[in-house]
Amino acid sequence: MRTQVGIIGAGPAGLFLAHLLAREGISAVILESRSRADVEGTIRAGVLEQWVVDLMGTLGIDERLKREADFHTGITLQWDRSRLHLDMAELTGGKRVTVYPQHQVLRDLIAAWLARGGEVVFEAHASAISGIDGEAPNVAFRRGAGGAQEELHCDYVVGADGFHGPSRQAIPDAVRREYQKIYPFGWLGILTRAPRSWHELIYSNQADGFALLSTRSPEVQRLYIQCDPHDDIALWPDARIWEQLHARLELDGWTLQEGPIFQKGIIPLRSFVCDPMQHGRLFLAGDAAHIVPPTGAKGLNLAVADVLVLSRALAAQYARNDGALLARYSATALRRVWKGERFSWYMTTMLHRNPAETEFERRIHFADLDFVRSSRAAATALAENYVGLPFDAP
Ligand code: FAS
Ligand code: PHB
Repeated sequence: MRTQVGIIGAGPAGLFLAHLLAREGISAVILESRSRADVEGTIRAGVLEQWVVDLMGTLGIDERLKREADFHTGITLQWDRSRLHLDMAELTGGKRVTVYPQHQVLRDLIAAWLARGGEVVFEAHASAISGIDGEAPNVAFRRGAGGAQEELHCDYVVGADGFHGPSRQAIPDAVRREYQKIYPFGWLGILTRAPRSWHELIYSNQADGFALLSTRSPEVQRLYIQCDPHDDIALWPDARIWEQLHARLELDGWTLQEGPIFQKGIIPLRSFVCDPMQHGRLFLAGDAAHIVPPTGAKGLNLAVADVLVLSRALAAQYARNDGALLARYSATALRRVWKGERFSWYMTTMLHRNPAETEFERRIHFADLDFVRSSRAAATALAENYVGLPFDAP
């Protein structure tokens, strides 16, 4: 197989990149190890930054989003048994909080990619990337379990293969620097068939710990509680989950609506950055290069930001043989990545009950929250980060 840009991974990074390259007349092939059904069943992120919603419109793939997404003016922060509505739209000149689940985004991207004749090889596991120091890299892959080894020959390889994919390891240890913070808590997430209990997301830091109330539709709700990252989900029967959700979200005069839980799981929380995000003709994008704790709803949005920068750089290379943006891709992408890392760390630290924290540190977190309540500058800073920072000039 031969194409201009070989993409490993059909997650948000790989799929948005394919569409952005097609817009520039650049050919791409996506290799994806899972089936289309698995990819489209990926229960993960829930919030899109305003510019990502606008980008889906520009790419002509926002019809269903416009019909089915939830558009909120802000979020609710809760602590000390009181709630604060943060009016993001008012603070950021009209930018909104769009709740449209990642698996729906992927469904729309895949449908549009296939409809335009785009190629994605599902159940194709990329096993090796070679030639990235030369001008003719290629990706070795196998289709299905027993498929023969094949090669995808390309001009450039993009590792959009997530945190556990092979591409990051293709950057030599001698040049690759990794930065990591592991949090002493994880998130237990559920999907439940229940009506909405609140009109927007609630991020709550109460004595028993953090809870997040989000949504998927008027009939399906998405909720999370902080838990021991090494906990066994079998030790969390529905009753125990609801007990903790009530304890961490309830207020006088307000009741959380329960319902049957049909999906539950525990995810660990970490912050991670790989620098550089490129080596020779290999470029990393999204979770392959960086991970954030989901408290700031940045993971998916940072992945799309990477590929917006990368697509512009590849377009300059192909259209004008100008490699300057490509040479600076990693530095440009990492400037936004580190701001996303900071915001995600800030929201996670401020809103979780760290078992190792001192009482002094806990009061600092409440002072942080009170600062957001009492200072328009602090509220605006949080809002700007949440709905999506403007892009730095290239
Ligand atoms: P992805 O991991 O989405 O996609 C990588 C793709 O590459 C996958 O489809 C994988 O199958 C494929 N792949 C891997 N190895 C391969 C190989 N060798 N060959 C071929 N294909 C290969 N973010 C939020 O903002 N909010 C959240 O609530 C949230 N919850 C999350 C929950 C979980 C369990 C996880 C793991 C992540 C969560 N995230 C959340 C972060 C998530 O949304 C990511 O940021 C987002 O999926 C990043 O997109 P990609 O970089 O495309 O990586
Ligand atoms: C979600 O709806 O899954 C969601 C929303 C906001 C977050 C994290 C997850 O910060």
